[in-house]
Amino acid sequence: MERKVLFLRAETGWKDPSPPMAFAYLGKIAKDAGFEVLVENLNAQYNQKNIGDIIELIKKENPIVGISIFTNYAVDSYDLIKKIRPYCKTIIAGGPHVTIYPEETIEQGADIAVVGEAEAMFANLLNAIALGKKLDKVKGIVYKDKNKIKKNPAAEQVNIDKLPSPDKDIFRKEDYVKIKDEINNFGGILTSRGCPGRCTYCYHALFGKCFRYRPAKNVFDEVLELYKKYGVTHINFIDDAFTVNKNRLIELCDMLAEAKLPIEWVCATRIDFLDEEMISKMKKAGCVMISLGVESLIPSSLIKMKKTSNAEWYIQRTKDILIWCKKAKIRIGVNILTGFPWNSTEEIKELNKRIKRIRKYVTQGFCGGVLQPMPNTEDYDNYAKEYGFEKWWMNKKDFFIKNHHPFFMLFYHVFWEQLQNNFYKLDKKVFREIDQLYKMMGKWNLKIISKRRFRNSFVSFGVYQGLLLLSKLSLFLYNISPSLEKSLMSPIANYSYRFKYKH
Ligand code: B12
Repeated sequence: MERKVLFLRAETGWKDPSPPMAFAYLGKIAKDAGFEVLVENLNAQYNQKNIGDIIELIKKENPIVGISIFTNYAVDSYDLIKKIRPYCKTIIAGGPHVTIYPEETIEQGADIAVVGEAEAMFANLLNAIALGKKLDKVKGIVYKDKNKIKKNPAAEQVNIDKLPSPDKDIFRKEDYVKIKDEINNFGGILTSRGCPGRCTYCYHALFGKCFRYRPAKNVFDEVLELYKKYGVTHINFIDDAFTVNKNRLIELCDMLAEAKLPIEWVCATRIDFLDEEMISKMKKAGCVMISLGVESLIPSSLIKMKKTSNAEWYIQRTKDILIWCKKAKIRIGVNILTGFPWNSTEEIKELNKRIKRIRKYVTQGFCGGVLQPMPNTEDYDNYAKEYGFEKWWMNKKDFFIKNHHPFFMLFYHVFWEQLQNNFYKLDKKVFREIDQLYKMMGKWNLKIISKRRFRNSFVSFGVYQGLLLLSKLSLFLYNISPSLEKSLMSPIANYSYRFKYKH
């Protein structure tokens, strides 16, 4: 077999503005082990390839194929596996979904499923395949051996200080970059793995329960590399909770501030790992936006989702952080999560009121969503049977819009699809209340984005009104016929992706 690897990601309808980190890390390891690396991310925002192109590529190059799978779009990945199966010798699958359901992935046509983090074992696996060796010595895999499924012992946890920098040269720039500014889509950096939180809705299986972080200097070097190599000037720290280690954060901020690079950055974090001193340091180091996982402002809900054990402190702290960020002139995004089985009309109404009170501080916008129970989370394990949504991802038809997200989901009602799924069979009134809540937040987001893109207040107001009108029209058309909405709104939606994701 050729010493070539082809990384694939199926088209999902929800486009990737940025290249997948998994391929950048594993691509580097494959290259260092002497493999040529090819990537086709069919979900990349500007990727134009179709399944025929992929089959031709596989026939020509005869590579080992590696597919990355999230739960939401597992079925799209399985479709892809079925289509390429006749042309591939070996298909490896990996990612958050495969980690929980390796056997399902094998049943769906993959030869080998990688469980958990792959960096420590990937070179061994590739070498074993390329040399035609038995797989019984390769850790962290589930595989088919003479029609039997075998499960090897777990791979070692990755020491992230020792990992080589993710290799972004493996990606075709044109898949992510059309205009100069979009090179910043290459600015994603992962500085830690895991999260100290134990929220009931969050998937923690992949990186384990122990929180690991890279030293400040190591992170700083990656920032520098992206700046020098690609001209990236906007870094997105994609950690679950970037600010957990205060000492490291301050050390990194000092390095960035001292280097005086023309670089701005954004991150996401939790309420319980942020204080005024950190915010001020972050500002001086170029931080322009923090996405806060607030999730709720209702004490009972915060406790039930295990976001905190001291809800009063948490809510007060949220308000303090918003004020500190306003003072520091750092934009704030707030995530709000609803759709829990215990949500009541009163609770969502109260949440709505409390959100209105913090609205003026939320300068980046509201995000979050309606709960989608991910396997291996408490919200899945405790309720899947009771509410009848076991293995919901296999019923794609019932849960997802195939490969086209209507225009109104772009800005106005991002969580419409999640709400329709109604996993916890919410009462009609609660459903309506949540619908209202997200539409209200959608309108604010439209206002914010229009203001950020157009300084002139007349122009921005006009753009806001226009986008709102188009969103409502899209929702109206969609309710008549999804294909009518698609044919009329697609050209505007395609253009609007760029408007939305511009940094
Ligand atoms: C950045 C990110 C995104 C970006 C993705 C950008 C991109 N181009 O990839 C955006 C914002 C688009 C996104 C969207 C969504 N995301 Co997201 N996202 C993340 C985040 C924060 C980081 C992902 C990452 O890069 N990790 C670092 C890399 C190194 O890890 P990795 O991808 O898991 O890869 C490792 C292993 O999984 C494995 N592996 C992965 N692929 C492969 C392939 C092969 C062949 C092999 C051998 C191994 C392997 O090896 C890798 C190295 O160890 C994670 C949380 C997290 N901390 O990981 C959530 C996370 C992946 N997202 C998640 C979810 C639910 C979503 C959404 C469905 C949210 C939504 N409701 O809309 C959407 C789905 C969009 C889509 N089209 O599929 C979940 C997935 C859970 C699950 N069971 O699938 C996660 C884990 C968050 C969470 N804790 O719940 N997301």
